[in-house]
Amino acid sequence: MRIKQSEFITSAVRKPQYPTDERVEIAFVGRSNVGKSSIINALTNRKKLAKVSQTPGKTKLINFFLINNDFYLVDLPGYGYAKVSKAEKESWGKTIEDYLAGREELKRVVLLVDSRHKPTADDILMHEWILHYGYDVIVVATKSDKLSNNELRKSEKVIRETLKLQKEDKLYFFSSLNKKGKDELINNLFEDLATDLD
Ligand SMILES: Nc1nc2c(ncn2[C@@H]2O[C@H](COP(=O)(O)OP(=O)(O)OP(=O)(O)O)[C@@H](O)[C@H]2O)c(=O)[nH]1
Ligand SMILES: [Mg+2]
Repeated sequence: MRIKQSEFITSAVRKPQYPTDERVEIAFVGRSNVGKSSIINALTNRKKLAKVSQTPGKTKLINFFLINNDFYLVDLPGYGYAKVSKAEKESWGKTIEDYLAGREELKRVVLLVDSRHKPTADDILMHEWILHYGYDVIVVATKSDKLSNNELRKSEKVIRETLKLQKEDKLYFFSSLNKKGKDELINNLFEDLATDLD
């Protein structure tokens, strides 16, 4: 499938602000700074659809992007950023939790982990939590441009072991910088949920 059209629809903190048109949603979750906003831009071929920043904690709201007038990509605030106040952490945590705990439109969660590091305790918790809620999860390791092929192989093993992925569980590596394998990733993440397959 091709992404022909992408547009920002709305930002939300609480449920009443979410879109109500019942289109399917695919959410991107992961640590702050892991590259959630960047991958949304890379996959949609847009430079500034989602706001990217070198400062962790850029995305504080839930952002909904409508793709091909067909389904939403949902950019969530990142977790695990140490340098924010406890109150702020709790507020982000609640924003993420409220969304994930019972969003009928949500059909898949893409969990992003940094390909250079072993998944953190937060990543493990988030993965377990997504599974507990019964969502389909696909893990994508980001910033793969920073690793050699040999390092990528090692990283795959570490990520699979740490998150206790089964053989059939999907794990993809991606770089929003060089965008290698972009079209294939789009198919793997979205195609089965899209109705516009042109
Ligand atoms: N080298 C490289 N850098 C990347 C890649 N993806 C993201 N980055 C950089 O990582 C930083 C964070 O990217 P974001 O996309 O803003 O990360 P985020 O997960 O949305 O962060 P929050 O909104 O804070 O949760 C930026 O400086 C990006 O340019 C990648 O594939 N390769
Ligand atoms: Mg972001």
